[in-house]
Amino acid sequence: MAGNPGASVALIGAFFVLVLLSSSPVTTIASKINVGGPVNWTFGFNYTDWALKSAPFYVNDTLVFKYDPPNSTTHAHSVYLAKDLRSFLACDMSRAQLAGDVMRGAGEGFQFVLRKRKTYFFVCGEKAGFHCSTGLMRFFVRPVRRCHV
Ligand SMILES: *[C@@H]1O[C@H](CO)[C@@H](O)[C@H](O)[C@H]1NC(C)=O
Ligand SMILES: *[C@@H]1O[C@H](CO)[C@@H](O)[C@H](O)[C@H]1NC(C)=O
Ligand SMILES: *[C@@H]1O[C@H](CO)[C@@H](O)[C@H](O)[C@H]1NC(C)=O
Ligand SMILES: *[C@@H]1O[C@H](CO)[C@@H](O)[C@H](O)[C@H]1NC(C)=O
Ligand SMILES: [Cu+2]
Repeated sequence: MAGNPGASVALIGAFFVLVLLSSSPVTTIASKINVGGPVNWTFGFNYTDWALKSAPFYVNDTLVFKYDPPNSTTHAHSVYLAKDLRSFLACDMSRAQLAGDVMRGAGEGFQFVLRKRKTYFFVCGEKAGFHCSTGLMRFFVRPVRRCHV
């Protein structure tokens, strides 16, 4: 490499092109995805299946959870992040972290940006895990980095 300045210049050039490609304009391509599609965030819909069919998800995509606030006729839903795969599979709410409470799903819905390249375990926290287990209100996503073509 040291004996070939042309190659070094080309490498440095390529580096700057990559830096340019990965800077701010990328964020504008991020999508907003309605969780569950037309059915929204509700009891008894298979969200694992939905997540499989909706993949891939990208870093900075926004997940939108729409659910009615509870009243005498509608059931409450919420959005929690399970701590790990084990508590996700067990629908163990004791270690889950609240992301969107029962009121947040109204109107435009509760919006959650997938900021990191890590696995997010989403569960509904209502009825001590009953919505998560029997209600199938759980799924996980692992956003990937968008490729620059
Ligand atoms: C995600 O968005 C943040 C803030 O807008 C930005 O700094 C970051 O580069 C973006 N990441 C990707 C992979 O687009
Ligand atoms: C999903 O949410 C949208 C917007 O809040 C609403 O118009 C639509 O009726 C909801 N779908 C169902 C099945 O409740
Ligand atoms: C939900 O969908 C997943 C993936 O398609 C499937 O493996 C699972 O059996 C389904 N669960 C139910 C209760 O239908
Ligand atoms: C409960 O909420 C639903 C959805 O927001 C609404 O359609 C319904 O009219 C409400 N019922 C009562 C009794 O407030
Ligand atoms: Cu629920």
